[in-house]
Amino acid sequence: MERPPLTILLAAPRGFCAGVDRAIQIVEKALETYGAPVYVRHEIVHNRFVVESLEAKGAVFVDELDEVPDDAPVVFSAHGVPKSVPEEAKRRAMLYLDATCPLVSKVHREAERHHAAGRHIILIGHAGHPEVVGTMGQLPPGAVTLVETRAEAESVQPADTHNLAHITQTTLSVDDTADIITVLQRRFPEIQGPKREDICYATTNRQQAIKAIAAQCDAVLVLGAPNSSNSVRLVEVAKSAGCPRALLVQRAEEIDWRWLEGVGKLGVSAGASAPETLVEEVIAACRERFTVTIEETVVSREDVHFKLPRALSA
Ligand code: 0CH
Ligand code: SF4
Repeated sequence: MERPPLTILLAAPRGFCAGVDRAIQIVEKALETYGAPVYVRHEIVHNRFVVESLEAKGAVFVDELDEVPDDAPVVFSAHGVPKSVPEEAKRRAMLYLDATCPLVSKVHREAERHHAAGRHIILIGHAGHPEVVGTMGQLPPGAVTLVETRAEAESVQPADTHNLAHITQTTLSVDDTADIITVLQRRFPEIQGPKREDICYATTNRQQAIKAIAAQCDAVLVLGAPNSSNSVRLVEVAKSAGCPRALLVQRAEEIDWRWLEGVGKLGVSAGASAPETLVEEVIAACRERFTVTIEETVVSREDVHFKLPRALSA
């Protein structure tokens, strides 16, 4: 039987960012340097495939530091940790490596700077996400108010409306966040913001790339995990940019092929924590069922690299 034609529009940039690359390398180098087991607090990045590959090399993933023996090396995930976590590790004289992305650390320092200048901080982000927990945990309780939505930006009532600053999670929707900031600026004209956006280059570029292809696609697949904020945002952006049939999948085996019936143009992207092998796997699975043509739309080139911690860089 002849295979129907399918054009795959690949969004670029997609997949791993510099912070994810660095975080994974930290775990791999720690395993080489110290030997297994190396403990990792929280999923190093939100991707099961990455986590399982590292587990196979001897990494042990835990939720909290109290699950790690005092004498074993431990890595903190790319999303960042509250100050109490490295403090506890120091108190127990543990060997720890911090894989927090430098762009998340930059937001932590911004929060500290505003706090030192006497400003109350409004953090735009999602409750319970580890990056939000880590950023709020840079400062004492009560120093930061979380705002999740435009409606909350309309209703939030800070005690001193003259001394405010806003910061954000790095992996939010660029457009939704701009809307929230507009509301805050209207209500609190003196509110201070970051010199450069807190939403990182990788989040911004991946959203721009999916926006560039969405309207031409009959369907869009985003490779990524349901707990990956930046990946879930890509699905939302694809929908709002003109492709209502957009779906998050973790691997090719999850695809219900009936969903692709009648699709001539399929957009494909991947969140910052999804390895390119997963994209290749989806393309290979499509080739088994369709006559595939690949077209890549490149909206920007990335050449960002972050150094490893000194203990591992030799
Ligand atoms: O998008 P989130 O923050 O949920 O995290 P991820 O999927 O692990 O991607 C890497 C970003 C890590 C911190 O910005
Ligand atoms: Fe860093 Fe952005 Fe990647 Fe998060 S998504 S790890 S902030 S580069």
